[in-house]
Amino acid sequence: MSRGGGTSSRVLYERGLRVIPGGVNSPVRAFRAVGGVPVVFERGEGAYLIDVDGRRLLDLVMSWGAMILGHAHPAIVSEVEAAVRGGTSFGAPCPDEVKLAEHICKVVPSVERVRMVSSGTEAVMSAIRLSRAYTHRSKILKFKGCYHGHADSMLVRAGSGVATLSLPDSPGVPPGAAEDTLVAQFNNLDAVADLFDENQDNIAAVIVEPVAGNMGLITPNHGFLEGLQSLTSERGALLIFDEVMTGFRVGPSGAQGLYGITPDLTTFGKVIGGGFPVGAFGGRAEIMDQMAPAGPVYQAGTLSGNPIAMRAGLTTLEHLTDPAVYEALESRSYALVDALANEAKNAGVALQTSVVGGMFGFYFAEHTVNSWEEAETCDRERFASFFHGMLEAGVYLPPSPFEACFISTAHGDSEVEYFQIAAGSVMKTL
Ligand code: KE4
Repeated sequence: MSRGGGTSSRVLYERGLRVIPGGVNSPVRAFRAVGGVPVVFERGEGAYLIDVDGRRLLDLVMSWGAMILGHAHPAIVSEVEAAVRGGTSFGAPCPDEVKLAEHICKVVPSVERVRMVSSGTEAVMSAIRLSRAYTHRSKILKFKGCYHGHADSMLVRAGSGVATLSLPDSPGVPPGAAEDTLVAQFNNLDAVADLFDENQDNIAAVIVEPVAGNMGLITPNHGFLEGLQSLTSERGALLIFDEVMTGFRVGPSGAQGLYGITPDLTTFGKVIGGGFPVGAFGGRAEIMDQMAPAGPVYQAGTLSGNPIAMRAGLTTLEHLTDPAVYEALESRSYALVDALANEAKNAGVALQTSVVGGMFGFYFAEHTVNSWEEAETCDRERFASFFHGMLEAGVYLPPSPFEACFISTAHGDSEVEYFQIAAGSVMKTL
């Protein structure tokens, strides 16, 4: 019996393979990290997804964090239904884009101006261009294992040895696009200081996931984010917090509110679109007003500020204004992780876990994980076995050991119990 999706998933996946590269519209969905046939989903409701074979699975991916209110939340459904009746795109300003921008500027103190785009990648790409224009510098410093979308300058890997020139991490990325990106180890401030020393005053910005959610889940060491803020400020570079994942996921004003850091620019995505294609980037007015047409830095988008996406995003954020919502999300994340850790302990399985707000992560490893170098040595085979065991038991985890798990306000005590029973049965088989 093949692992993963059922018969109808397999049929649809095989049809997809004939017309879509790899049968998917985003690589991680292809189950390459865990093997087996991807699950094709028909619909979602609350904390669950129903696949095309009628299986109801507890969802811990939640569209990679976007669906923080759960699938098909009644308020979003009714607001979107109403908005759609008025048309779906005008290519002109609409009331909800102003309201959503006002909301973000109100709840994220570092943001005085925000520009809507249609993906996290687009938000990051634009923020990088803006930081280069604002500082008149060209180099960007990122961290190994942090993912910021697929713009050329972000698809790089560290140069070998002392060479600080990065190398393309994908065919099609020209060396010229890669060599202005520097790569340091996450949680290693000395490495950042060294790169600033080596590159003098040519670093435009440091971009970081304040909580790294694209290599499992790694929290910043005490002082790491503060150190980045000091280094960038002292050296005339901008600090970009990529909060595409953490924005409105880990707290009412994202990771910057949680850790008390004021970045110069922030990128957003996922939650702010309520499941529709939305990204955004924002920051101080004196920086953001460099963006066309207020300033000379060009960026544009046919569907930026789309009225339906804005309505879905605004409705979502309006349900996230009470800090108690995040306290409840975090306590639910801990309940899930504690259940997982207990079952692993009972089964004698080495597991590392971490929680921040409505997201959590785990590694099958004896050692603690504070960087990519430590994450990549986790037991990937064991993860794949656990993934498929949990799928068989009715729980849909991210199909890669280098992703984070996401919950929603629809995940309640019964979901924790369901998860614990599944984890208990599967851990014993590892
Ligand atoms: P999108 O272009 O996929 O909307 O956003 C790119 C992006 C930027 N920054 C961060 C911190 C992100 O996590 C992402 C996208 N996250 C992945 C999940 N690991 C999206 C899932 C996928 O690629 O299919």
